[in-house]
Amino acid sequence: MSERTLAIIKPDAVKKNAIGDIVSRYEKAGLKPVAMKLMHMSKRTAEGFYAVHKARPFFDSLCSFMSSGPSLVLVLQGDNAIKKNRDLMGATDPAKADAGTIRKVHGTNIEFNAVHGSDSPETAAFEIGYFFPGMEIFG
Ligand code: DGI
Repeated sequence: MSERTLAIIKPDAVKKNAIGDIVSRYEKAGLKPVAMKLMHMSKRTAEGFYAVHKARPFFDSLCSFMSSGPSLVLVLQGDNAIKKNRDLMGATDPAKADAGTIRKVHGTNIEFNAVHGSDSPETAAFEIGYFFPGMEIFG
């Protein structure tokens, strides 16, 4: 079933010039970018995006990191896009991620972990709407 997911190439990966490699992995896996923008999030924007993690001890540090430099924010479309992207990403902690996954290759630690991907249809709908109005999505 064709679906959409929100992906973010986080500031650490943008800094390391990994945009090209990561977008290429999406495309080769059949995930088509149907919207994308490079954006330097404000801390408030990051806090709104990660609101579900508000009570976690790492929330402030996570939001500081996400607003530390530009990120590439994308909507990916394809069959089983949500799970497919999670599989490409690997585990949250790069040290625990499978060989060949984006986080294993480009991540540094559990916070500087290179990429974000929606984890359910509900979060995908919220996250896509958070960054993109419908007229900026070319599905
Ligand atoms: O969906 P994920 O990004 O794989 O993971 P998540 O939704 O549980 O957490 C969101 C982000 O928060 C994750 O990509 C990195 C950060 N994070 C998660 N757990 C920890 C963490 N950061 C720190 N410093 N420590 C954690 O235990």
